[in-house]
Amino acid sequence: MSTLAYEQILPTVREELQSLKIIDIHTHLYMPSLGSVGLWGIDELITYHYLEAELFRSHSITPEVYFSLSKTEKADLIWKTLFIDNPPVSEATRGVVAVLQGLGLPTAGTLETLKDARAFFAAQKLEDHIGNVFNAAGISEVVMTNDPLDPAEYPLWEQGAEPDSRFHAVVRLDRILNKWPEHWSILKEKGYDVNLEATGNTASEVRRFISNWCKRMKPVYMACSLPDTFQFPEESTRAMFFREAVLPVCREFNIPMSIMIGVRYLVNPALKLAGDGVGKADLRAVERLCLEFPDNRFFISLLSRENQHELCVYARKFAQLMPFGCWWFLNNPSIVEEMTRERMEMLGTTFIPQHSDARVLEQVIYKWKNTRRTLAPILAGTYQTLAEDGRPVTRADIQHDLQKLFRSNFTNFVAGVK
Ligand code: RAT
Ligand code: ZN
Repeated sequence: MSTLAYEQILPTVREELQSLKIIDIHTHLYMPSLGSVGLWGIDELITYHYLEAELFRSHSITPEVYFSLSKTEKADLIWKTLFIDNPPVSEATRGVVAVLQGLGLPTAGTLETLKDARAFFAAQKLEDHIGNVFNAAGISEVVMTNDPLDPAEYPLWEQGAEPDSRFHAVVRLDRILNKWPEHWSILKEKGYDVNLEATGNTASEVRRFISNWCKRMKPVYMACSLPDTFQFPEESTRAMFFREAVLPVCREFNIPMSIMIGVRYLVNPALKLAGDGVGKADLRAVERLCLEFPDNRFFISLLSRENQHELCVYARKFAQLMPFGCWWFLNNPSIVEEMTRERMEMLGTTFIPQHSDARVLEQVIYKWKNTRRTLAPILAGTYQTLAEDGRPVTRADIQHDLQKLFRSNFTNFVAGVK
C-alpha cells in the first residue's frame, strides 16, 4: 500500500475511524433479557445524572423537591431549564442534541422538540432499536456492568437470563468490596458461611460466591470502583477480599480485574447518583498490587486528571496494567485531548482510549461521535509528525492501530495474549 501524503493523513484517519466498529468496554447498558434494568428513551436521556447536577446550577428547585417529581416532570423541568431557557452548550446537554440529530429528529430548543422525541421513542421496538442505535454509534458490542448483589438484576440471572452476543457481562463487585456491612447478610441467606466481621470462612466463601457468579455470567472481566483513599495493602475487609477472593478467582478464570479509582462517594448526598466527587489517588497502592500479584491483569481507569501522567509511568513499568478510558468528569474534549496525547506519547498504541460509560442506550451515539471527532486530529497529528521525521504511514498502518486501540487491545487483554 502506498504511503499517504501529509494532507491525506487527517481525512484518511477520519474515514477509518468512521467505518470502524468499536467495542465499548465499559457501559451501564443491559441486554434485553435483563428487562427494565436497561434504560433508554428521551426522558431517561434528559434525566441522566450528569444533567441533574447541571439543573441545580441553573434552577432554584431543591434536590428534595426535584427527586419527589415523576420521571416525566423531571424531564420537563430539565428540558425547559437546560435546553429552552439556556442553549445546551455543556458536554452533557449537547450530547442530547447530538442524539436527536443522530436519530434524525428535530433538535430546536422548544416544547415541540420534546413532544416529537417522546412520540418517536414510544413507537420504537427495543430489539430493532438497539440494532439501529449500535449502527448509528458505530459500535459492534458493549460491555455491561452486572452486580450479583443488585436486587433488580440478580434474580433475572438466577432465572437464566438469555445471553445476547452484543452484550458482554462483567461481575461488578462494588457492593461486596465497598459495602460489606450492608450486604453480607444476602450472601448468608443464600447459604454462604459468612459474617459481618469477615472472620472464619468468610473470605473463602466470598471466593466461592464470586466464582459461582463467574460460572453463571461468563464475564469478560471483574470490576470495582474505588475511592480516592484506596490503599493496598491495608487492614480492611476489602484488602482481604482482594487478596483471598477476587484476585484468585480472576486467575482461576483467566480474566482481568478492572479497578476504577478516585471517586469521593456522595460528597453531596442530596444529589444521589449525581452527588459523587473526585479525589487524587495514591498510586503506590497500584504499584503494590502489581508487585504482589504479577499473574493478575488489571484494566485501570483513574478519575482524577492529576493522576493521569503517573498512570502512564506505571503502565510502562507493569505490562499487566491496561489503562482505559477518560472516565466520567474527564470525558470532555479538552481533557480527552490532553490525556490521549500523553498516553500515545508514552505508551504508543498499548492502551484503550475510551469507553462510553453510557447509562442510557442512545448515549452511545453522542459519546462515540465525540470520541471520533476529538481523536481524529490527535491521531493524525501523531502520524504527521512521524512522517516529518522520516516514516510516512499507509492506510494499512492506520487501520492496524485503530483495530488495536478500539478492539484487539481489549480482546487480547481479556484473553491474556499479547
Ligand atoms: O459515569 C457514571 O455514570 C458514574 O456514575 C459511575 O457509574 C461510574 O462510571 C462507575 O462505573 O462507577
Ligand atoms: Zn461506569
